[in-house]
Amino acid sequence: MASIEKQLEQILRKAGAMVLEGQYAAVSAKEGHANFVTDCDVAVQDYLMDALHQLMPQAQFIAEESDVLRLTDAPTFCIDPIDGTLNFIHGRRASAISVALLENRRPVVGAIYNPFEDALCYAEEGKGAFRNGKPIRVSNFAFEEAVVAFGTSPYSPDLSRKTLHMIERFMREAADLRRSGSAALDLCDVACGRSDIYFELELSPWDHAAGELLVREAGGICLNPLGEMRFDGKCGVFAATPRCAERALAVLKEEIEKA
Ligand code: LIP
Repeated sequence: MASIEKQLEQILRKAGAMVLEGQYAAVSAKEGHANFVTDCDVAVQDYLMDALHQLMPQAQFIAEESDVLRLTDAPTFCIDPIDGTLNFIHGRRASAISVALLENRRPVVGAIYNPFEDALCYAEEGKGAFRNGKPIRVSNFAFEEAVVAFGTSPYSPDLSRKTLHMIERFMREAADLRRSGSAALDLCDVACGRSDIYFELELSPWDHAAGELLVREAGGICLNPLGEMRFDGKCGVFAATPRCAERALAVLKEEIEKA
């Protein structure tokens, strides 16, 4: 497949400009606790689907703000138009546009653009990971020095409760915690070496597909701590550096067993 990096970069930067202009968008509630969508999410998704269809007419789509979640072996764009929607609504300047291209049901291209930092993280399978064109690598801190990022699954109170037990354990055994509100940005932080561990017990494919590839291409480990990694439905996500992964995964699995 010829690289689509330059075309994807242009498309994501234009979508990013829409996010920056759309700060005061109308908000609607979706199903579940604290689950919102704005008219800017929908407008950005409409733009992305149109632009990506022109780039690759044969590709199918999985997108957060549409009802379709049917994954086949065919080339499929997996889109989160604004990851970190609650941050966007509150003007917290911590949201990203995330696009992955899946082939044979797994990511082969991942692109995450943070318009608030003008930062584009990009990876193609087997070709490394980059931030604004510069190579990125995961960190080499010891587990006891690790910054642990996490997501709390606000739509699932049972998972949030389990998560709070896990972060209490990490507070005691690693260095400190961070909660950004965007899985895509959390996974970029691991790939860039700014966090050492990240986990969230339930995410949708559009939250993590691009970030999963970025972490692996930056030398990290990314898996589902609850079973098989999947991109056709919700699953847990765990990402870590090679130096921290074994200890961190053991903590997660012990706490999952207890909960
Ligand atoms: C968000 C995720 C985040 C999670 C939030 C929310 P959204 O995605 O990226 O990790 O903790 O609850 O699901 O809904 O802002 O696109």
